[in-house]
Amino acid sequence: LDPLVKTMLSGDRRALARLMTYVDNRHENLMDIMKDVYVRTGRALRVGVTGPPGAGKSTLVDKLITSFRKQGKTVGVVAVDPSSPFTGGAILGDRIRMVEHAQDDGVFIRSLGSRGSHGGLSRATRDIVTLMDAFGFDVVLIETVGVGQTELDVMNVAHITSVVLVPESGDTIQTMKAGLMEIADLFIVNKADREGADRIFMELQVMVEMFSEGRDVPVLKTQAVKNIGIDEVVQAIQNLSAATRQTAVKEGLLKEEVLDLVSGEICAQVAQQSVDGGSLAALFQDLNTNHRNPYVTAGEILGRLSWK
Ligand SMILES: Nc1nc2c(ncn2[C@@H]2O[C@H](COP(=O)(O)OP(=O)(O)O)[C@@H](O)[C@H]2O)c(=O)[nH]1
Ligand SMILES: [Mg+2]
Repeated sequence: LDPLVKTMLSGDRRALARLMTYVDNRHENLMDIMKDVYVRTGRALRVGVTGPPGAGKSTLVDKLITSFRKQGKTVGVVAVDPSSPFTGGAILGDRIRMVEHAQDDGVFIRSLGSRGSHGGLSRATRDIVTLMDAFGFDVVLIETVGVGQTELDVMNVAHITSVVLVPESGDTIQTMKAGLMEIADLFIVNKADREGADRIFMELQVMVEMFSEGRDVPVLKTQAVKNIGIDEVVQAIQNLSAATRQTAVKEGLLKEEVLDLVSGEICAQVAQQSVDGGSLAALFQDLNTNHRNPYVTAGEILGRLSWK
Protein backbone atom coordinates (compact mmCIF):
# COMPACT_ATOMS: atom_id res chain seq x y z
CA LEU A 1 0.00 0.00 0.00
CA ASP A 2 1.19 3.52 -0.78
CA PRO A 3 2.42 5.03 2.52
CA LEU A 4 0.24 8.10 2.05
CA VAL A 5 -2.84 5.93 1.54
CA LYS A 6 -1.92 3.96 4.65
CA THR A 7 -1.64 7.14 6.69
CA MET A 8 -4.95 8.38 5.31
CA LEU A 9 -6.69 5.11 6.16
CA SER A 10 -5.39 5.38 9.71
CA GLY A 11 -7.47 8.54 10.05
CA ASP A 12 -4.98 11.27 9.19
CA ARG A 13 -6.86 14.26 7.78
CA ARG A 14 -3.75 15.86 6.35
CA ALA A 15 -3.01 12.74 4.34
CA LEU A 16 -6.61 12.82 3.11
CA ALA A 17 -6.19 16.44 2.02
CA ARG A 18 -2.93 15.59 0.23
CA LEU A 19 -4.55 12.75 -1.66
CA MET A 20 -7.23 15.19 -2.73
CA THR A 21 -4.58 17.42 -4.27
CA TYR A 22 -3.40 14.33 -6.15
CA VAL A 23 -6.89 14.25 -7.64
CA ASP A 24 -6.73 17.98 -8.51
CA ASN A 25 -3.37 17.61 -10.18
CA ARG A 26 -4.08 14.22 -11.71
CA HIS A 27 -1.01 12.72 -10.07
CA GLU A 28 0.68 10.16 -12.30
CA ASN A 29 0.05 7.34 -9.81
CA LEU A 30 -3.56 8.33 -9.23
CA MET A 31 -5.08 5.29 -10.96
CA ASP A 32 -3.03 2.89 -8.84
CA ILE A 33 -3.69 4.84 -5.68
CA MET A 34 -7.44 4.95 -6.29
CA LYS A 35 -7.43 1.23 -7.02
CA ASP A 36 -6.19 0.62 -3.48
CA VAL A 37 -8.48 3.22 -1.96
CA TYR A 38 -11.57 1.82 -3.71
CA VAL A 39 -11.19 -1.50 -1.88
CA ARG A 40 -11.84 0.32 1.40
CA THR A 41 -15.06 1.95 0.26
CA GLY A 42 -18.69 0.97 0.46
CA ARG A 43 -19.59 2.11 3.94
CA ALA A 44 -20.56 5.74 3.41
CA LEU A 45 -24.06 6.89 2.61
CA ARG A 46 -23.64 9.19 -0.38
CA VAL A 47 -26.25 11.86 -0.71
CA GLY A 48 -26.50 14.31 -3.59
CA VAL A 49 -28.00 17.77 -3.13
CA THR A 50 -28.74 19.41 -6.45
CA GLY A 51 -30.88 22.27 -7.69
CA PRO A 52 -30.79 25.74 -9.25
CA PRO A 53 -28.36 28.39 -7.99
CA GLY A 54 -29.65 30.22 -4.94
CA ALA A 55 -32.16 27.53 -3.98
CA GLY A 56 -30.48 27.21 -0.62
CA LYS A 57 -28.48 24.03 -1.20
CA SER A 58 -25.45 25.17 0.78
CA THR A 59 -27.60 26.43 3.62
CA LEU A 60 -29.37 23.10 3.64
CA VAL A 61 -26.10 21.15 3.53
CA ASP A 62 -24.87 23.20 6.47
CA LYS A 63 -27.93 22.23 8.50
CA LEU A 64 -27.84 18.62 7.33
CA ILE A 65 -24.29 18.38 8.66
CA THR A 66 -25.50 19.55 12.06
CA SER A 67 -28.38 17.09 12.03
CA PHE A 68 -26.21 14.12 11.10
CA ARG A 69 -23.62 15.18 13.69
CA LYS A 70 -26.35 15.14 16.35
CA GLN A 71 -26.73 11.45 15.54
CA GLY A 72 -23.01 11.01 16.04
CA LYS A 73 -22.37 10.49 12.32
CA THR A 74 -19.28 11.89 10.65
CA VAL A 75 -19.80 13.87 7.46
CA GLY A 76 -17.75 14.63 4.36
CA VAL A 77 -18.95 17.33 1.97
CA VAL A 78 -18.03 17.88 -1.67
CA ALA A 79 -19.26 21.18 -3.09
CA VAL A 80 -19.15 21.09 -6.89
CA ASP A 81 -19.55 24.35 -8.75
CA PRO A 82 -18.49 24.13 -12.39
CA SER A 83 -19.04 27.86 -12.82
CA SER A 84 -16.38 28.60 -10.27
CA PRO A 85 -12.94 28.82 -11.90
CA PHE A 86 -11.23 28.04 -8.64
CA THR A 87 -12.58 28.95 -5.25
CA GLY A 88 -14.23 32.22 -6.20
CA GLY A 89 -17.87 33.06 -6.08
CA ALA A 90 -20.37 30.81 -4.49
CA ILE A 91 -17.90 28.26 -3.30
CA LEU A 92 -16.03 30.79 -1.22
CA GLY A 93 -19.33 31.89 0.30
CA ASP A 94 -20.14 28.28 1.10
CA ARG A 95 -16.80 27.89 2.79
CA ILE A 96 -17.38 30.87 5.00
CA ARG A 97 -20.86 29.69 5.88
CA MET A 98 -19.65 26.25 6.82
CA VAL A 99 -16.71 27.57 8.81
CA GLU A 100 -18.40 26.57 12.05
CA HIS A 101 -18.00 22.93 11.01
CA ALA A 102 -14.36 23.42 10.09
CA GLN A 103 -13.46 23.18 13.79
CA ASP A 104 -15.19 19.80 13.96
CA ASP A 105 -13.03 16.70 13.42
CA GLY A 106 -16.09 14.79 12.33
CA VAL A 107 -16.58 17.04 9.30
CA PHE A 108 -14.48 17.55 6.18
CA ILE A 109 -15.48 20.02 3.46
CA ARG A 110 -13.97 20.12 0.00
CA SER A 111 -14.79 22.44 -2.89
CA LEU A 112 -14.35 21.55 -6.54
CA GLY A 113 -14.40 24.15 -9.28
CA SER A 114 -13.77 23.65 -12.97
CA ARG A 115 -10.03 23.92 -12.37
CA GLY A 116 -7.94 20.93 -13.31
CA SER A 117 -10.87 19.07 -14.68
CA HIS A 118 -9.06 17.36 -17.53
CA GLY A 119 -10.72 14.03 -17.31
CA GLY A 120 -13.87 15.69 -16.11
CA LEU A 121 -15.48 17.14 -13.07
CA SER A 122 -17.51 14.01 -12.57
CA ARG A 123 -14.31 12.01 -12.44
CA ALA A 124 -12.76 14.34 -9.87
CA THR A 125 -15.95 14.29 -7.82
CA ARG A 126 -16.02 10.53 -7.91
CA ASP A 127 -12.42 10.30 -6.73
CA ILE A 128 -12.97 12.78 -3.88
CA VAL A 129 -16.09 10.93 -2.75
CA THR A 130 -14.20 7.63 -2.94
CA LEU A 131 -11.45 9.08 -0.74
CA MET A 132 -14.00 10.35 1.79
CA ASP A 133 -15.76 7.00 1.86
CA ALA A 134 -12.51 5.11 2.40
CA PHE A 135 -11.45 7.57 5.10
CA GLY A 136 -14.52 6.45 6.99
CA PHE A 137 -17.09 9.24 6.86
CA ASP A 138 -20.54 7.85 7.61
CA VAL A 139 -22.21 10.30 5.26
CA VAL A 140 -20.87 12.07 2.18
CA LEU A 141 -22.92 15.03 0.93
CA ILE A 142 -22.38 16.16 -2.65
CA GLU A 143 -23.68 19.61 -3.55
CA THR A 144 -23.94 20.47 -7.26
CA VAL A 145 -25.47 23.43 -9.04
CA GLY A 146 -28.14 22.84 -11.66
CA VAL A 147 -30.41 20.00 -12.70
CA GLY A 148 -29.14 19.08 -16.17
CA GLN A 149 -27.04 16.34 -17.72
CA THR A 150 -23.75 17.44 -16.11
CA GLU A 151 -25.34 17.19 -12.72
CA LEU A 152 -26.75 13.82 -13.62
CA ASP A 153 -23.22 12.62 -14.38
CA VAL A 154 -21.92 14.00 -11.13
CA MET A 155 -24.86 12.54 -9.26
CA ASN A 156 -24.17 9.04 -10.54
CA VAL A 157 -21.82 8.84 -7.62
CA ALA A 158 -24.63 9.35 -5.09
CA HIS A 159 -26.89 6.66 -3.64
CA ILE A 160 -29.65 9.13 -3.03
CA THR A 161 -30.15 12.43 -4.81
CA SER A 162 -32.29 15.19 -3.43
CA VAL A 163 -33.46 17.93 -5.77
CA VAL A 164 -33.89 21.28 -4.04
CA LEU A 165 -36.48 23.63 -5.54
CA VAL A 166 -38.00 26.90 -4.37
CA PRO A 167 -41.39 28.60 -4.82
CA GLU A 168 -39.99 30.28 -7.96
CA SER A 169 -39.18 26.92 -9.62
CA GLY A 170 -42.56 26.43 -11.28
CA ASP A 171 -41.18 26.69 -14.82
CA THR A 172 -38.35 24.28 -14.09
CA ILE A 173 -40.87 21.74 -12.96
CA GLN A 174 -43.09 22.21 -16.00
CA THR A 175 -40.27 21.94 -18.53
CA MET A 176 -38.20 19.25 -16.85
CA LYS A 177 -40.67 16.72 -15.52
CA ALA A 178 -39.03 13.59 -16.89
CA GLY A 179 -35.53 14.89 -16.26
CA LEU A 180 -36.30 15.77 -12.68
CA MET A 181 -37.86 12.42 -12.03
CA GLU A 182 -34.80 10.72 -13.46
CA ILE A 183 -32.51 12.54 -11.04
CA ALA A 184 -34.59 12.77 -7.91
CA ASP A 185 -35.07 10.28 -5.12
CA LEU A 186 -36.38 13.05 -2.95
CA PHE A 187 -37.73 16.56 -3.55
CA ILE A 188 -37.17 19.42 -1.17
CA VAL A 189 -39.16 22.63 -1.44
CA ASN A 190 -36.89 25.07 0.35
CA LYS A 191 -37.78 28.67 1.26
CA ALA A 192 -41.14 27.38 2.38
CA ASP A 193 -41.54 30.68 4.21
CA ARG A 194 -42.15 32.31 0.83
CA GLU A 195 -45.37 32.72 -1.01
CA GLY A 196 -46.14 29.99 -3.51
CA ALA A 197 -44.38 27.24 -1.57
CA ASP A 198 -47.59 25.28 -1.09
CA ARG A 199 -48.42 25.44 -4.78
CA ILE A 200 -44.99 24.08 -5.77
CA PHE A 201 -45.28 21.46 -3.08
CA MET A 202 -48.58 20.24 -4.53
CA GLU A 203 -47.33 20.38 -8.11
CA LEU A 204 -44.43 18.16 -7.14
CA GLN A 205 -46.70 15.74 -5.34
CA VAL A 206 -48.89 15.45 -8.44
CA MET A 207 -45.85 14.97 -10.65
CA VAL A 208 -44.46 12.26 -8.40
CA GLU A 209 -47.83 10.56 -8.34
CA MET A 210 -47.93 10.53 -12.14
CA PHE A 211 -44.37 9.61 -12.97
CA SER A 212 -42.79 7.72 -10.09
CA GLU A 213 -43.82 4.29 -11.39
CA GLY A 214 -44.38 2.99 -7.89
CA ARG A 215 -41.12 4.38 -6.55
CA ASP A 216 -41.42 6.17 -3.24
CA VAL A 217 -40.23 9.72 -3.94
CA PRO A 218 -40.89 11.87 -0.87
CA VAL A 219 -41.63 15.59 -1.22
CA LEU A 220 -40.64 17.69 1.78
CA LYS A 221 -40.76 21.34 2.78
CA THR A 222 -37.89 23.14 4.49
CA GLN A 223 -36.82 26.56 5.68
CA ALA A 224 -33.13 25.96 5.69
CA VAL A 225 -32.09 29.31 7.19
CA LYS A 226 -34.39 28.70 10.14
CA ASN A 227 -33.44 25.04 10.45
CA ILE A 228 -37.06 23.99 9.90
CA GLY A 229 -37.78 20.60 8.35
CA ILE A 230 -34.15 19.46 8.35
CA ASP A 231 -34.45 16.47 10.66
CA GLU A 232 -37.34 15.27 8.50
CA VAL A 233 -35.06 15.39 5.46
CA VAL A 234 -32.45 13.35 7.28
CA GLN A 235 -35.13 10.86 8.28
CA ALA A 236 -36.38 10.57 4.70
CA ILE A 237 -32.83 10.04 3.44
CA GLN A 238 -32.26 7.31 5.97
CA ASN A 239 -35.54 5.62 5.10
CA LEU A 240 -34.63 5.71 1.42
CA SER A 241 -31.18 4.34 2.04
CA ALA A 242 -32.79 1.31 3.61
CA ALA A 243 -34.77 0.75 0.41
CA THR A 244 -33.50 -0.91 -2.73
CA ARG A 245 -32.93 1.71 -5.42
CA GLN A 246 -29.20 1.60 -4.84
CA THR A 247 -28.83 -2.07 -5.71
CA ALA A 248 -31.36 -1.88 -8.53
CA VAL A 249 -29.22 0.56 -10.49
CA LYS A 250 -25.83 -0.65 -9.39
CA GLU A 251 -24.91 -2.51 -12.56
CA GLY A 252 -25.62 0.51 -14.71
CA LEU A 253 -23.65 2.70 -12.36
CA LEU A 254 -20.58 0.51 -12.44
CA LYS A 255 -20.54 0.56 -16.23
CA GLU A 256 -20.87 4.35 -16.14
CA GLU A 257 -18.04 4.46 -13.65
CA VAL A 258 -15.72 2.45 -15.87
CA LEU A 259 -16.59 4.52 -18.93
CA ASP A 260 -15.96 7.63 -16.89
CA LEU A 261 -12.58 6.36 -15.72
CA VAL A 262 -11.50 5.28 -19.18
CA SER A 263 -12.51 8.49 -20.92
CA GLY A 264 -11.02 10.56 -18.10
CA GLU A 265 -7.74 8.68 -18.34
CA ILE A 266 -7.57 8.96 -22.13
CA CYS A 267 -8.29 12.69 -21.92
CA ALA A 268 -5.64 13.19 -19.27
CA GLN A 269 -3.04 11.25 -21.26
CA VAL A 270 -3.80 13.04 -24.49
CA ALA A 271 -3.58 16.38 -22.67
CA GLN A 272 -0.26 15.31 -21.19
CA GLN A 273 1.10 14.39 -24.63
CA SER A 274 -0.20 17.60 -26.18
CA VAL A 275 2.39 19.83 -24.53
CA ASP A 276 5.86 20.62 -25.86
CA GLY A 277 7.91 17.47 -26.16
CA GLY A 278 4.86 15.22 -25.99
CA SER A 279 4.16 12.65 -28.70
CA LEU A 280 1.07 14.60 -29.82
CA ALA A 281 2.66 18.04 -29.62
CA ALA A 282 3.14 18.32 -33.37
CA LEU A 283 -0.49 17.49 -34.06
CA PHE A 284 -1.68 20.20 -31.68
CA GLN A 285 0.88 22.66 -33.01
CA ASP A 286 -0.40 22.03 -36.50
CA LEU A 287 -3.96 22.50 -35.28
CA ASN A 288 -3.08 25.96 -33.98
CA THR A 289 -0.88 27.24 -36.77
CA ASN A 290 -2.81 25.86 -39.71
CA HIS A 291 -6.31 26.03 -38.21
CA ARG A 292 -6.88 22.42 -38.96
CA ASN A 293 -10.22 20.77 -38.59
CA PRO A 294 -10.57 19.67 -34.93
CA TYR A 295 -12.64 16.67 -35.99
CA VAL A 296 -9.81 15.49 -38.22
CA THR A 297 -7.23 15.96 -35.47
CA ALA A 298 -9.42 14.16 -32.92
CA GLY A 299 -9.90 11.35 -35.44
CA GLU A 300 -6.16 11.02 -35.90
CA ILE A 301 -5.59 10.82 -32.16
CA LEU A 302 -8.33 8.23 -31.73
CA GLY A 303 -6.85 6.31 -34.65
CA ARG A 304 -3.66 5.85 -32.68
CA LEU A 305 -5.48 3.97 -29.96
CA SER A 306 -5.72 0.27 -30.50
CA TRP A 307 -8.36 -1.96 -29.00
CA LYS A 308 -7.11 -5.39 -28.13
N1 LIG B 1 -36.23 33.05 2.68
C1 LIG B 1 -35.38 32.03 2.74
N2 LIG B 1 -34.12 32.18 2.30
C2 LIG B 1 -33.29 31.11 2.36
C3 LIG B 1 -33.70 29.86 2.86
N3 LIG B 1 -32.67 29.01 2.77
C4 LIG B 1 -31.64 29.70 2.23
N4 LIG B 1 -31.99 30.97 1.98
C5 LIG B 1 -31.17 32.04 1.41
O1 LIG B 1 -31.01 31.85 0.02
C6 LIG B 1 -29.75 32.36 -0.41
C7 LIG B 1 -29.00 31.33 -1.22
O2 LIG B 1 -28.64 30.26 -0.38
P1 LIG B 1 -27.49 29.24 -0.74
O3 LIG B 1 -27.50 28.21 0.33
O4 LIG B 1 -26.20 29.93 -0.99
O5 LIG B 1 -28.03 28.64 -2.11
P2 LIG B 1 -27.29 27.66 -3.15
O6 LIG B 1 -26.79 28.51 -4.27
O7 LIG B 1 -28.38 26.76 -3.60
O8 LIG B 1 -26.19 26.93 -2.42
C8 LIG B 1 -29.01 32.78 0.84
O9 LIG B 1 -29.14 34.16 0.99
C9 LIG B 1 -29.76 32.05 1.95
O10 LIG B 1 -29.69 32.72 3.19
C10 LIG B 1 -35.05 29.74 3.35
O11 LIG B 1 -35.50 28.70 3.82
N5 LIG B 1 -35.84 30.84 3.25
MG1 LIG C 1 -24.16 26.60 -2.89
